[in-house]
Amino acid sequence: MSQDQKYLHDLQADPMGTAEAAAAIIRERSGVNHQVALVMGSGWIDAVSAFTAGGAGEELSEIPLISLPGFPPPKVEGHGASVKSIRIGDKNALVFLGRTHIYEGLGIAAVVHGVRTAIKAGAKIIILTNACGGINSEYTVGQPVLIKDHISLTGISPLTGANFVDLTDLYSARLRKLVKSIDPSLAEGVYAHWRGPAYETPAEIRMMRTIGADLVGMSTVPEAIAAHALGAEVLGISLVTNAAAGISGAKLDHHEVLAAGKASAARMGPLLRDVIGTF
Ligand code: 8IG
Repeated sequence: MSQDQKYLHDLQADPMGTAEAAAAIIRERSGVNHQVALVMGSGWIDAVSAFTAGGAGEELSEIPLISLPGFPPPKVEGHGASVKSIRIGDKNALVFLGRTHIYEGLGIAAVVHGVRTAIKAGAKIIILTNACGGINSEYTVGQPVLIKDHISLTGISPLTGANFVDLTDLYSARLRKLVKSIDPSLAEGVYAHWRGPAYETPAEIRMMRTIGADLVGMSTVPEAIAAHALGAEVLGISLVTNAAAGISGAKLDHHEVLAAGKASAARMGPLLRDVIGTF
């Protein structure tokens, strides 16, 4: 069995045991318990520097994900994702610099392994960030939007068995209220989850608008469900980095999308830092 197949085999055979094994290494390397975890989506990485800027926090450890059980090898040699433990105020935050998506084809257990590991490492609050397309025409590029609910269009759940989890308060109303006490200007929206990797057609976006979606992206939803099923509270924040297909007439280009995210990330760092301070 190749290295690539082995980690997936381990993960699929025992997802929670693999998460516990990864969490044990994180606890040992960081020397702390974590109260909160963040998954940094594309374009959000630059926000992380705000957590430690000006002595606001301290980086305790950085572990390459490849060295933890159940995480995939880096897609580009030397550019693997990592997980940092950062002390922010009086909290220890576990910060994932990267995530796995359904469209990568590694299976749903790999997609939610990070949040399961975070919860095993102590996190009771999971903050999921992403970059996404804006369907609601009131949104502008660069705008952060709190996820208030989702529509899963993938038909894929991270849960198996007769596990009938209630999702009526999946995106915690309590946490959204806390965030809006810091920034009352923040909008809230419904996030549609699209498998990708191709973006939607204009007709698919019209359908999503009709069924009540404001945002569309290829992440977050499986992680939110997995975290909620394990009893963690979930906060989801989307950064609108492009108008969804057919909304503005412009074509969608991944590099333009990333550039738009980068420009806004600086603003997101202090918001996340202040939010963690209120938990
Ligand atoms: I960034 O327009 C980003 N991610 N599905 N559609 C989908 N995912 C996205 C989009 C988008 N923009």
